[in-house]
Amino acid sequence: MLCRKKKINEETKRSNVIDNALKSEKKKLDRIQRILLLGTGEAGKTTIIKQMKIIHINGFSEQEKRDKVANIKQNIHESIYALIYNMSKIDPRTSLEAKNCALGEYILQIGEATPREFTDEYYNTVTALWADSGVKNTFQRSNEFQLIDSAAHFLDRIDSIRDPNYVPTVQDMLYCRTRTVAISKIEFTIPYKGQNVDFCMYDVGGQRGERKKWISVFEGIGAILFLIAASDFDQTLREDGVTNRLNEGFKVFKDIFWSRFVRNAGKIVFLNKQDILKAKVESGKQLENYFPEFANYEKAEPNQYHRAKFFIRDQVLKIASRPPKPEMVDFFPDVEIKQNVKSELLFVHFTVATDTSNVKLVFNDIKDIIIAINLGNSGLI
Ligand SMILES: Nc1nc2c(ncn2[C@@H]2O[C@H](COP(=O)(O)OP(=O)(O)OP(=O)(O)O)[C@@H](O)[C@H]2O)c(=O)[nH]1
Ligand SMILES: [Mg+2]
Repeated sequence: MLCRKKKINEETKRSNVIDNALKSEKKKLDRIQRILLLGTGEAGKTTIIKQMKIIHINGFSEQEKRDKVANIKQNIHESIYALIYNMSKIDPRTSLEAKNCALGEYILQIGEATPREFTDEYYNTVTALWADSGVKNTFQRSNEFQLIDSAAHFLDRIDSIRDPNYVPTVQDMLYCRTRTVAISKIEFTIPYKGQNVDFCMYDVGGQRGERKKWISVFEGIGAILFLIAASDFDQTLREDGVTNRLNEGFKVFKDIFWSRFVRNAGKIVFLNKQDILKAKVESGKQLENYFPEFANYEKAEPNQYHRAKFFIRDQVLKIASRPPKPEMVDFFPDVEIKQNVKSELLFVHFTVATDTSNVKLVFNDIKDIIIAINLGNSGLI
C-alpha cells in the first residue's frame, strides 16, 4: 500500500484514532460506509463487486452459477469470432492453417451475435481453431484489436463448458464478462472493533456512454475506489479503437480526483490487472513504445515489471499532485469543476481483481481508511 504525503504507518495511526474516538465517545459506527467504484470500461469494477459477494456475503448459489452459463458461452463466441475476424484486419495479417480455413468461414458466417444453438459441430470447430497456430499468433497480438480478457480462460476450458451438466466454477464466475449498463449496489456487514459496520458498494458502467450516469450516485459517497487497468498500456479503447486505454484511465481519474462533486470523498486507486501487466512485460512488450517517457524513468529497479508498475503508479501520483487548469477538466463540461480543491490523501494499491486472496488482503487494508474518512466527515474524529 502506498500513501502520498503522510508516512506509511498512517493507517495504524488512523486505526488507533478510530479506536479512541469510538471508546471515548461511546459512539456507534452506525453510518453506512458508501463506496463508489469508478474507472473506464473493463477496468475490473464488477469483478470487485463479485469478490465482495464471495468474501463478505455467501458467494454464488448453484442457481446463480447456472444462470451464468449462457453468458459464458457468449464470451466464448465473442472471443473466437474476434480472433478469426481480425486475422485479416491486423497488419501484417495472420492466416489460418490451410486445413482450418473452412472452419474459420463457419465462424465468420455465424457472425458476431451469439449462435442460437451450441452444437457439437460448433464446439469441435472452436476447439480446432483455438489450437491453430495462426489463431495463437493472432491471440499474441490481441492488443491490436478488441478481445475480452477472459478469452483464453474460457477457450481453454471449452471441454468442461460444453458438458450439458457444466456448472461454472467460482473462477469462471469471476472471469465471465458482461458490460455494465445500469447502476447497481451490493450491501454487506463487516465485524469491526466489536461492532458491525455496514458497507454499501456501488457499481457503474465505465464505457464512455455510461459515464454521464456517474453524477447520480455522487451524493453521500464516503470513498471512491478508482480502478485503472495497468495492463491497458498497449491497447486502444473499445469505444473508438484509437485512444490509448491507459491514457483514458489517467484522464478520467484526473477529472474525478479534481472534481468538486466528490471533494469530501476519500480517494483510493486500484492499479488492477497486475497479472496481465506482468505477463505482457515478461513476454517482451515495451511500455516505452506507448509511453516514451518510460525510457527515461529513473527507478533503480532491475525487474522490468516492477519498473513498469511503479512508473504507472507515479503517473497517478503526479496527476493527484498537480491541479489541472479548469479548462482541462471536461468530465462535466458545463460546470465549473475545480474550486479550491485541496490535494488530499491518495492511496494506491496494486491489485488482481480476479484473485480472491489478493482482494481480501487489499480490502482489509482499505476498510480502516474508509471508516476513518467517514468518521472524519461526520465530525467524530
Ligand atoms: N486477468 C485478470 N482479469 C481481470 C482482472 N480484473 C478484471 N478482469 C477481467 O476483465 C474483464 C472486465 O472486468 P469487469 O469487472 O467486467 O470490468 P468493469 O470495470 O466492470 O467494466 P464495465 O462494466 O464495462 O465498466 C472481466 O472478464 C474480468 O474477469 C485482473 O486483475 N486480472
Ligand atoms: Mg462492470
